[in-house]
Amino acid sequence: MKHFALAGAFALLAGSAFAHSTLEQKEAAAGSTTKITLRVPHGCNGEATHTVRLTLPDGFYAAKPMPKAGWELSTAKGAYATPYNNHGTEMTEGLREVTWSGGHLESDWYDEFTVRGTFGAEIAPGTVMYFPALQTCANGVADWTDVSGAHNVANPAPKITIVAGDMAHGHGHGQGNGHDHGSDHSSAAPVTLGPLEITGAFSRATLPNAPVAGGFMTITNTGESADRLVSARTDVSDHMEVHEMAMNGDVMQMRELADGLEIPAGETVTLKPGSFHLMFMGLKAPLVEGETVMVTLTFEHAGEVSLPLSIGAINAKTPAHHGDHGHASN
Ligand SMILES: [Cu+2]
Repeated sequence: MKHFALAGAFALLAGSAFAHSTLEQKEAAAGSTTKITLRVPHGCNGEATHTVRLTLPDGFYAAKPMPKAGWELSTAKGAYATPYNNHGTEMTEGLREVTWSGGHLESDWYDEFTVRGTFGAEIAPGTVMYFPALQTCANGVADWTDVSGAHNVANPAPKITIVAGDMAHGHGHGQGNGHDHGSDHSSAAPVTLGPLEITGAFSRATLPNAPVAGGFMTITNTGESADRLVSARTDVSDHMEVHEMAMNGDVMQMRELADGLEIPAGETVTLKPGSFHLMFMGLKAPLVEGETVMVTLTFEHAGEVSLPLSIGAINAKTPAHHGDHGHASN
């Protein structure tokens, strides 16, 4: 086996990032319907995987597995710990386990196994949801079922962190410095707060030691009375301000909107570069392209909502990822 030494070296280089079966998605918004993708990077001690079983946690409702060519799909249903209100119909049970069997995934190969479902709107931001997985091979298993959350366990269960969704408040989202590493897909999802819908929220990467950054989004007021974005806050800067760009003589300047930004009834207001924007004042660390930053907005009537802003390129004019409806703030 002249390839053996090379394969061993590659395994060392690949390191721990490839050692475990994990979920591609790092975060999902409470109340959102989300695709969960289990990534299987190797077999059981070098053996090929023939079966993959994924256990779905309480709070992940109305799940549907994606079939895979070459694999037989089977599912197990069970009672939900908390009934789920699916558009007015109470669901007390649903899919709890998905098994893909009869396949053949060599240990040197890679594959993905997908389930779509809805995270309960009541799940507190910062909650970690575990999706225990078990790979079965001819003579052994690779087990990813430890849900203790402890570091350095040999078999951590794949997991995803819930972030604020509809009607959520911005307290205790548990993300230390407010940066969320990894996937920012959830940031493109519309966020609703009463009659307000917020889409396309993004910021832009900053240079080291930059003191400020902009925050942008589209806010639609579907209600019958005006509301007002009065303030915003985040963990990554000293404070935030609501700004507009306005002509001062013949110079375009930005200035703070002391009374906030009105969102008229039935209208859409877009915060975008060169126009209205949020301003991060006194950045504590650079914003990094590809990450997200959590911001809590306060509206005069609708209250508070926390949402992730996806951080685009330093000169981004629109969000890098578009929502399901394809709106961009341009
Ligand atoms: Cu500004």
